[in-house]
Amino acid sequence: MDIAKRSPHNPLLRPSDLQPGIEGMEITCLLNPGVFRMDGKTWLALRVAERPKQVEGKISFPVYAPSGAIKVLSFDKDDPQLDLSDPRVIAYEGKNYLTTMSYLRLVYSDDDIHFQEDEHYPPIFGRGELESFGIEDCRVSTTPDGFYLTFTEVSPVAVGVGLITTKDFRSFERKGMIFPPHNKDCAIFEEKINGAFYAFHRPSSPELGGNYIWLAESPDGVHWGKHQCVAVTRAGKWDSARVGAGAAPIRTKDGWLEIYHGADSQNRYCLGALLLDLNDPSKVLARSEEPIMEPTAKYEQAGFFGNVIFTNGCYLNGDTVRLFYGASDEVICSADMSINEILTTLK
Ligand code: MAN
Repeated sequence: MDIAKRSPHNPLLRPSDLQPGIEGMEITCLLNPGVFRMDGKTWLALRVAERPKQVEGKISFPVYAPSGAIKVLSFDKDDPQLDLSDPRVIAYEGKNYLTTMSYLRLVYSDDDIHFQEDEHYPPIFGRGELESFGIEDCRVSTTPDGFYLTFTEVSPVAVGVGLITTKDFRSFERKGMIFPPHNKDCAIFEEKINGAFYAFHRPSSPELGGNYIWLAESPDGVHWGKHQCVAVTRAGKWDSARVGAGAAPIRTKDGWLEIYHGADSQNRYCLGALLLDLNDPSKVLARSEEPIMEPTAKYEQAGFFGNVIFTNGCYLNGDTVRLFYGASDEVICSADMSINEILTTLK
């Protein structure tokens, strides 16, 4: 059952609403924002994906050269070695590249409808060898020690999870890769449990195992261990191919509530919920049998990569969780859900 109340103003942001951030590129997609509240405003850390204007017969895409400069690579579209069957990926001679380069861009709003940029808060670009294909899908955890940003670092050698900490979004500490490849979808809990940091993460295991949600503990938020698997994919269900955490879990009276994404073999991305023990979040108390939100709106069904709703950011207002999400890997939307209603679906 879809219990989301979508904003009537959706999509809130489209690629044409912003100017490209990399010289010579155009914005292809806006995706999967991290969310935080600062100075009474809602802020989104958007994933902006750019590439050069495409010319007939070629596919071109940006990467960072070792010097840090942007370099454009291109292939002839009729090259028999080229596989463009997935609009997100270029497969060529056994190697994968991304069709776009992503970075993070901050926008804010007073009404959660109209968003704008502030020149004092510049974009966050990938840096160094492990981010040479960009950074993606940022979660922002608001903790008593400041903001913890976790995001996907993409490069020819790996897809892993990077961490940046900041107190004000003006100066940043880059902590490097905290979960090595292949790993994504990392959400750090916003409070410690029995003195330890906790995080969800999503390693992928190609042989035994799969794309499952794991939990890890840390003494300092940077070094992680005690890994445990908390949710696997379920054959024949909406989350049969991959699952991954959304934003940091929400503390409720019944347990930690985590809104996660699940996809099936057709790459249809829906949202569901997990309820975990407050004192020991490795114990799963309940899990959605059916999605609580599915791609039903037109902008969720058709776009750069259709039939996708993907959330990794929200904030709370009483019983309401306001989710921000990427629809069809192209536009940014929001929807509200009642926490009590989610908990009722889990009973
Ligand atoms: C998948 C998708 C893309 C993403 C790459 C690299 O192909 O999630 O959106 O760019 O992985 O993370």
